[in-house]
Amino acid sequence: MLKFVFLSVLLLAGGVKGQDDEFLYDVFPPDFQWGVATSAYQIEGGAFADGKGLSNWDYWSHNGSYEGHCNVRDCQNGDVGGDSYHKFREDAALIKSMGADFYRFSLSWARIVPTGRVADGVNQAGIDHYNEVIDNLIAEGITPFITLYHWDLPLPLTWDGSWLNEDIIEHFKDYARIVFENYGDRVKLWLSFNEPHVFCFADWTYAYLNPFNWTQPVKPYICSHNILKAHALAWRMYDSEFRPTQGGKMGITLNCDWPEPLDPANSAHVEASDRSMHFHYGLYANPLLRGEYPPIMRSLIDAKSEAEGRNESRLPSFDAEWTQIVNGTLDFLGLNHYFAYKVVPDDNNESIWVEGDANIHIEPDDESWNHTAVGWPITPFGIRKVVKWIADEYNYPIYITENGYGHWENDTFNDPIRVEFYKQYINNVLRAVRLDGADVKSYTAWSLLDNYEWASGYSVRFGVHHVNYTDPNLTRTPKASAMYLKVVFADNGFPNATRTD
Ligand code: PNW
Repeated sequence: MLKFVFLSVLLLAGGVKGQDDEFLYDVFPPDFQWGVATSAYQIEGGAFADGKGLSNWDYWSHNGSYEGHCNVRDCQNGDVGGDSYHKFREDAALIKSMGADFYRFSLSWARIVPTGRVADGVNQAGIDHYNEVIDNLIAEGITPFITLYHWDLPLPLTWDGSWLNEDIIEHFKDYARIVFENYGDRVKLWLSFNEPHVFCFADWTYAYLNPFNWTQPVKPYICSHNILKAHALAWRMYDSEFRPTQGGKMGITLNCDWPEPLDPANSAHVEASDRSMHFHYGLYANPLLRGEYPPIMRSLIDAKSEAEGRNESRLPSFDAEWTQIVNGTLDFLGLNHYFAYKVVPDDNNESIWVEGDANIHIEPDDESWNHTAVGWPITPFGIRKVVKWIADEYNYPIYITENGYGHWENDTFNDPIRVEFYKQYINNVLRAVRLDGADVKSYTAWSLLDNYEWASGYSVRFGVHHVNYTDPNLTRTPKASAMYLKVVFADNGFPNATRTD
C-alpha cells in the first residue's frame, strides 16, 4: 500500500512537472568544449620560489587574525599546497587522461610582477614558469584557458588600497600587457577576473579589505566599478594591439547562484528573483554589454542613497568617456554556478548585504533540498534556470567556467554524491541548451584536484582527484567522479542510458 502511494506521488509529480524535467538523453552541439579548473594560490605552492613577490593570501594566511582566530581554518596556508608549481606536468597528465579539451587555471600576478607594478620590474623566472606550463599543456593536446586574476593580489597593491584605489586599473592593464606579450601567441582564451562579486562583496578574507566597514555598502560598488574599468581597458588593449595577430577571446567570469522565487506563481516573488539576478550578474554583465548598470540597480540604490542623506549615490556612474570605453568589452560571458537559494520581496530589508539594496529577503532552503557536506544546497535545476535567465537577458555566448561539489576532509576515492552532482547538473546544462535554446559553449568542472579552499583551508575538498597531503609526494589519485566525467566528456553528453547510468 505504502509502495503504491509512493509510486502514485512520483507519477503525479512527474506529470505535473512535465516532460522537460526528466533526465535528457541527448548530446551537446559538436563544438561543445569540456574542461577542468583550478587557480594559482589554491594549487601552486612555490609561494617563495624563484623571485615571486608576496600576495595578499601569502600574507593573510600567515599573519593576522580575525576576532582572535586564524584567518584560515586550522591556520593553513598555500606555501606548498598541491605543489603544482613543480607538479604541473603530472597535473596535465591527469587532465589528458580525463579527455578534457581545456584547462582553466590562473596566473599568480606576483610571480610575474613581484610588486604588482610593472615599473618595478618583472620576474623572468615567473614568466618562464608559465611558458613551461603552457607549452606542456599544448604538447599534451590541452587548450590553455587563463584567468588573469583569481583573488591573489600582489601585497604592495593590497597595502595601497587594493581594488578601492583606482591606480590599480593601470597596474592591472600593465600586467595584462606582459601576459599577452609573453603567452598570447599560444593562449587564445582569457578571463580577466574570477568572481568580482565574491571578492568585492565578501569580507576581508578574500581581498584583504573590509569593503563594508559594516555600514551600507559603498566599497563593494567602488571595487566593482574599478574592476569594470580594469577589465575594459585590458579588453580594449587586447582587442586593438593583440587580437589582430593573436586572434583570441576574452571574457570575465561571474559567480551567480540561482534565486528561486519562494512562490513561483507569485509575480512579486518572480520579480524579487529577477532583482537578485540583476544585482549579482547584471552588476557586471550589464555595463560590459550595455555600458550602464542595470536600471533596477540604478534606481533602487540612487533612491536609497538619497534617503540616507548622501550627496552622491553609493553606486558610482560611468561618465560619457568611460561609458564608451566599458560598453561592448566582452567576447563571451563566464558563469560560475554552485547552488540555488529561495527569495521573497522585502522592501524594508535593512541588511547591509545585497539583499538590503535589492529589496529581497533570503528564505531558508526548501525542505526537499539535499545539501553538500559543507552545507551548500544540491539544486541541479538551478543551473538550468540561471543559464536560461542569462541567455534570455543577454542573448550572448556563455562559458560555464566553474561548477562542482565540495566535501569535508578525505573523501574516499569513491565519491558517489559528487558523481550524481555532475550527472544532474550537466544534464540540466544540456536541457538549457537543447530545450531552452541557450548558447552555452563549454562546461568546466571545479576542480581538477583537491586544493586550498580559501578560508576553509584544506578541509574542504572539491577535487575530482584526491591529493594526499600527508604524503610528501602529494600523490594524486582519481576519484570515481574523474572517471565519470571522462565518460561524459567522451560522449559529449548523455547519448543513451548505457554509458552513464
Ligand atoms: C569559487 N558562494 O568561489 C571560486 O572561484 C573558487 O576559487 C572556489 O574554490 C570555488 O568557488 C569553491 O568555493 C565561490 O558563496 C565562493 O556562492 C563562494 C560562493 C561561490 C563561489
